[in-house]
Amino acid sequence: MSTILYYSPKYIRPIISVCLVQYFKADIQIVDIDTDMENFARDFPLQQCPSLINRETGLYLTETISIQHYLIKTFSKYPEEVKKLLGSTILEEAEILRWDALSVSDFLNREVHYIKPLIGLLPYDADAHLQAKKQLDVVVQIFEDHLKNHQFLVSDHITLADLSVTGSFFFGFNFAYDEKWSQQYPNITRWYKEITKSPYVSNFFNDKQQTNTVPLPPQ
Ligand SMILES: N[C@@H](CCC(=O)N[C@@H](CS)C(=O)NCC(=O)O)C(=O)O
Repeated sequence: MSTILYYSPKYIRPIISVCLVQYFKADIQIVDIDTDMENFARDFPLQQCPSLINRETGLYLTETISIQHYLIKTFSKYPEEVKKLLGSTILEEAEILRWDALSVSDFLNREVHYIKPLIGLLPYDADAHLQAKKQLDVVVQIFEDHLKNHQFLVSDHITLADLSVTGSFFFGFNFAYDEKWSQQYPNITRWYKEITKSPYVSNFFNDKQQTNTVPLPPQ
């Protein structure tokens, strides 16, 4: 029985894990949770993805960061590539984990609380929405300031930090971050365009466009 990576095309956190499976040509079945809900829900009570399982060998992982590390360390054929993606010093490793954790927790959560009410996926409340925007802006500015002086988030090449944060920025660039937004955040935009072309993730991003409309709050 093969290893299964559960994902959903509706969700953001699995994007990079799916890209890594495809990039490494790993012997892993990528399964949409909606096509296997009974087994998924039985084995993963939280019903969140990405989730990784091999029901024969007992391999069982949840949590995006854990799954990304497992995929890179198991399926890259090149020790040098593993070091490049995950860091080659203790400090680099810690910095990559820092950005990755920020990406799948506070950053994505804030982005979701700002964008989902605009696209009808969460109820809209004007005060809560203004607050969500302020909170999102704080994190976005952290990325913008860092990328003003750095080509990549950590070190002088692409690491897992860049891939993971790019996955989370996709939600924004897909739904709300238009050209005007890019003028305010030119360094994030320059970096995002570069990372989305990287062979690690280009399969996913090559047919994706930056939005040219910003959804308006419901009246
Ligand atoms: N702590 C988990 C969170 C995973 C998560 O919330 N994934 C979302 C998709 S982006 C999900 O499955 N949401 C469905 C739900 O919570 O019901 C991780 O970092 O992987």
